[in-house]
Amino acid sequence: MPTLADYQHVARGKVRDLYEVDDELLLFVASDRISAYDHVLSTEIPDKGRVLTAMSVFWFERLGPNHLVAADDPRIPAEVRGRALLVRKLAMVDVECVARGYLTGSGMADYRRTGAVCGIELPQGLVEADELDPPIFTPASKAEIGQHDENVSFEVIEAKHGAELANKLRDRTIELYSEARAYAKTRGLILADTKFEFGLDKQGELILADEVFTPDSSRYWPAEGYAPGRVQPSFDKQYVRDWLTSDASGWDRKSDTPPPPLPAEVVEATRRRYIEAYELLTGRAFADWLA
Ligand code: Q0Q
Repeated sequence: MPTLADYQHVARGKVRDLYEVDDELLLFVASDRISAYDHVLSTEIPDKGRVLTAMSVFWFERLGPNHLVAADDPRIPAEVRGRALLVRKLAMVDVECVARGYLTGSGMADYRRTGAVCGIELPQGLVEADELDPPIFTPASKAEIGQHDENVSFEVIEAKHGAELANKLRDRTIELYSEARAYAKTRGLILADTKFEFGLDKQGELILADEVFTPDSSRYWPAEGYAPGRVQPSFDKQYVRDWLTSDASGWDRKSDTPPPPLPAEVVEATRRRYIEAYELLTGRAFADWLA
């Protein structure tokens, strides 16, 4: 059985890592790290990597052509089993493919400033968390670690990648998001938005890559209590956000100081929230994941 040390570490994200297994295969590893307010926290959330990996697998089993090869395989080191996926190596398309079904975050900020998001004019008078039906494709160019992705217009993607691929990216992004939003609603969850990464295989086919519909790549809100006009609570990160911005943490979000460690009760409540999201969404018991 190999160990991680046998594989070359080829990419490191804020909360995930990528290793090369051989010429054709990569190992996509989800950590238990959590980020909040643009900081990677010093406290990990036990099982977060396993829950988010199980969520990606649930969706990969349902969605169109994707990069997943295996979730349980002898080439996956025991130390990361359950939070690592064997995926096929692709020629990645350098676009953050974002679908928005609700107006929030940087989309809301762009709308307030310009009345549009990524050059898409929206009706006047929209408020925070208003639903966007149909959902909109709001691509972003990847930023360096620590910077925010920059929202760009469809025309910028067309100029960079050509009209055919740009249209495929938009159509596939909206199609996948629409299907998942409808399904999530039946499970009592609002999938407000999501970010995809795609790659091209040797035949030039567009393949869904990275993680899919996880709470790190998407915003999930509880459907119960949803009301436009205010910032909705995050299904998974609200306990962390509330503690960090409470007097109890002693942290000033506007300062350059890193957030303090999380108290055990916030860690456990957040761990349970990730598991609850997985079980709500999939109808599966997390205890059964790669048991
Ligand atoms: C690939 N990434 C993301 C990343 C840091 C992941 C390269 N199937 C693939 C994938 C995937 N997924 C990638 N490259 C070739 N084939 C994904 C942005 C960055 C850590 C983990 N980078």
